Amino acid sequence: MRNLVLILGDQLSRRIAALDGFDPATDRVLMLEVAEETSYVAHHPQKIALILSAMRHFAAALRDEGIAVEYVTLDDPANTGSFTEEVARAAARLRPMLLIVTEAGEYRVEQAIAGWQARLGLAVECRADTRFFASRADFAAWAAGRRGLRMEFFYRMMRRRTGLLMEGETPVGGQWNFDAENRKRLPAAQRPPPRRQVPPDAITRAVLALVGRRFAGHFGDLEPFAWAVTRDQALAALDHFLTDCLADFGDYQDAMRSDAPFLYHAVLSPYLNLGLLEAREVCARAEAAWRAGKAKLNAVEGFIRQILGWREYVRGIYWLHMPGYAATNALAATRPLPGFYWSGDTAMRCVAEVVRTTRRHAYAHHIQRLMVTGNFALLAGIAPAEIAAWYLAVYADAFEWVELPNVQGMALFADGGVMASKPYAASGAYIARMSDYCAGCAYDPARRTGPGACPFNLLYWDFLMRHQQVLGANPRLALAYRTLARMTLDHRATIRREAGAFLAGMNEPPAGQPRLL
Ligand code: FAD
Ligand code: DLZ
Ligand code: SF4
Repeated sequence: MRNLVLILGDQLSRRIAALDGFDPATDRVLMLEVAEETSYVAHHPQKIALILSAMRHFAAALRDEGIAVEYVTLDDPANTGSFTEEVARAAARLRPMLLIVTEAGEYRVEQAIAGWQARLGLAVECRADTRFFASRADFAAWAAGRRGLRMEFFYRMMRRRTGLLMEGETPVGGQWNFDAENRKRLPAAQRPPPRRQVPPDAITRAVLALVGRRFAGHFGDLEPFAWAVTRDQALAALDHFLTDCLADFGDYQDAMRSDAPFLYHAVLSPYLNLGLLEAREVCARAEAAWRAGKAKLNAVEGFIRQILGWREYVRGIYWLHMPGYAATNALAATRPLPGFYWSGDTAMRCVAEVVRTTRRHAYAHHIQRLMVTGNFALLAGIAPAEIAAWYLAVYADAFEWVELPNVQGMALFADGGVMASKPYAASGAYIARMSDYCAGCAYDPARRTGPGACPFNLLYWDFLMRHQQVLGANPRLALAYRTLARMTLDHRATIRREAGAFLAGMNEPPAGQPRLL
């Protein structure tokens, strides 16, 4: 045998670099379901089922093309449970001349791959992942010599480079960014469209049975399972988004509503991250929708910025700063993760609702992740490693290269400002403005202290006081610090005392509060 081509669970693209030049007559594909990957955090059962089912469907599609696939299932009694040992076993069995792999998405796996050549006595070729607009080297070149690495400037460079939403050197519409139009609250009577559900087929049902047996103790509902598991199904999900949601994506991008977990969001991140969809085709289709007059520019630019801008940028930050990035903790946060991130048992309705939607769908949209669970963790001083492990476990789209910068950099300011020019700290007023959560909450978003005061208010001002030395000179927080300065010493002491009492007691189940889960 000539080449053994390893395809990892998040590399399910027919055009993945490792398959370039594949010759079915002499080469073979290797795919591995391994306990190491299913258990390095306690992934949401839907995430495990999605990945395993998508892997099995991908292998079946390759076989239909006449490609030989060595596929090791999770319950194979001979399965040793790790990439390294399974590659060693396959290499001993098949004796390839060369092992070809595409660079891994996660630092942890990349480190393992780097040791294979020496460990296995086998030539290993590791190819760059060409599914991204910017290679790791492109990002490093852009970052070199810059004082600040703001996403907005990276994004403008990428717009110029790709020509997306450009007329020559000028951004279409005369502006790079239309975010000011993208902060509307969802009107009470407006109903976002229902989501496409993909009924599980025989392959998915077998995976659901396996996952149900092996991962019953993990946080999250396994069923109903409605994810796309093939490229065709993922393309249908993209069509659904473009036809039914994109037009309203911009306006309500920052809104939150308890009866509409998906609003007008794409719900495409797992497919992009697994390789069922490619970022280039998704952006091109969105641009085409605008050019055809099917969606306004604020929606399409906002959507393309998430993928061409944020998604590429966080990957660049991850590879530029790993492995140190995972240990950043600029605000010296050490509090353990409260139990209600798993149970949802808290009187804070916003948090309970986001935990509920996460449990049920392995999904929460960006503002829920950033401004509810992320904001709470920031304000309460939750240890970055604990909350990062939570995010990595609970979302179907969670892979460390994209999860970690969003948590450390965007939500927690743990990287000290590599990504964000100020912490995304917000009081209850933000959540009250952008959601319907507060209406049914035991707390009052208008109260800063005293009985019924919203914990986000208490913790917001307490956070600013605790971190005044580090954040007090930040010009983007000047207004907040001026408001703080106008508070009496007594009022500040009350905030500090009540915030301390809240934090000390927050793990107690709320008295008389019905469980939302
Ligand atoms: P939409 O809102 O419809 O956006 C379209 C696409 O843009 C997404 O599918 C996604 O591919 C991309 N995108 C949007 N925002 C970001 C972003 N900030 N970073 C990278 N890509 C983005 N995204 C992940 O894919 N995996 C994660 O593990 C992850 N963890 C996050 C943790 C935190 C604390 C925060 C604040 C954000 C995280 N995100 C993560 C980014 C974002 O929340 C999700 O990509 C988005 O919610 C996915 O839903 P959607 O497909 O409906 O996105
Ligand atoms: C996340 C995940 C899971 C749950 N299971 C597998 C698996 O059994 N086999 C596999 O190849 N990949 C899996 N993955 C995705 C890997 O964790 C992913 O490929 C790495 O994180 C990328 O570095
Ligand atoms: Fe959340 Fe405060 Fe609103 Fe309650 S009042 S839902 S805790 S922001």
